[in-house]
Order: sequence, then C-alpha cells, then structure tokens
Amino acid sequence: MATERTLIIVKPDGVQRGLVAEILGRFERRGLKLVGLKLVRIDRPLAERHYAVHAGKFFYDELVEYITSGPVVIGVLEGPKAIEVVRAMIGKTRPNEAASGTIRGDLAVEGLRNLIHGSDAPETAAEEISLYFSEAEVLDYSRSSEHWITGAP
Ligand code: IDP
Ligand code: MG
Repeated sequence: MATERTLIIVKPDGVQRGLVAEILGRFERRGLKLVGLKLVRIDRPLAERHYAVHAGKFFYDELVEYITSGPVVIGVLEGPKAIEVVRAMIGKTRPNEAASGTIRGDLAVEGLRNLIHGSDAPETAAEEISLYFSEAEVLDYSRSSEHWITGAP
C-alpha cells in the first residue's frame, strides 16, 4: 500500500485544552510515524497561505483569527494511506456531527473549535508540508543508528 505523508495541526484550542499528547498519541498508537514536529504560533500571512482555498468564504476571517490565536503543534505523519487514515481519525468538520471514536467526536462538541487540521489530498499534503517544514526537518527513520529498535512499526 502506498506510503504517504500528511500534515496535521493541533489547533490553538487543542493546545490550550492540554490535548496535544492525547491527539498525537492516537496517531502513534494507530501506527503512523511522526516524521516532523514543531510548536509554533502561526502568523497572519502564513495562515492566509494555508487557508487560501477558503479566501472569500463567510467564515474566512474567523478561521484566520482562530488559527493565529495561540500556539499550535504541527506534525508530519507517515504511513500507508496516511492522508485518508488521518482524515478518518479526525472526523467530520463540525464536532457535534463527528462520530464517536474520532478525535473531534470524542474530544469536542462546541461550534467549529474542532481541535485539529489534517491535509485532505496528496497535492494539499505536499503543499502544506512545504509551508511549515524544510526538507531537512522531515526525518528519515531508515537513517537511524544500530541502537534503533528494528522491526518496530
Ligand atoms: P476540515 O478542517 O474538516 O477539512 P474545511 O471545510 O476544510 O474543514 O474548513 C477548514 C476549517 O475552517 C474548519 O476546520 C473550521 O475550523 C473552519 N470552518 C469551516 N466551516 C466553517 C463555518 O461554517 N464557520 C466557521 N468556521 C468554519
Ligand atoms: Mg479542509
């Protein structure tokens, strides 16, 4: 099965509510590999580039305000069909509609404070990863030393 990389952002509400470990832990336990990770505050120009596809929509200003409102955790996850797998784990956009068992469905219910972003297609995943990470910041585990436990997922 095709190995893919996808970008996730634990949004400001996720960081503020202390849910970073819970959210990243779900991806780790599923077997996805964390190949990039940083804690940042997204500024307005970066938010506008990230959400360019939503420019002009009625919720755009609110969305930019939300994503720039506090620190976020940005990660790159790698694994078989990672884009689709991560989207399924995240759940529907509106937390009150998201199924139990998904991140949004288990951990959120309020409006559109929906905790997490995940890339929705191979093209957007590649674009979004390059927006936040240099090539050197996305790590290749196959170059780990002999002390690395081989055979782990
Ligand atoms: P997604 O995050 O599930 O992919 P999108 O439709 O791509 O959802 O929207 C991007 C983000 O914009 C959502 O996660 C949410 O934070 C915000 N958003 C979407 N629709 C609305 C809305 O109707 N009002 C306010 N914010 C919205
Ligand atoms: Mg989207």
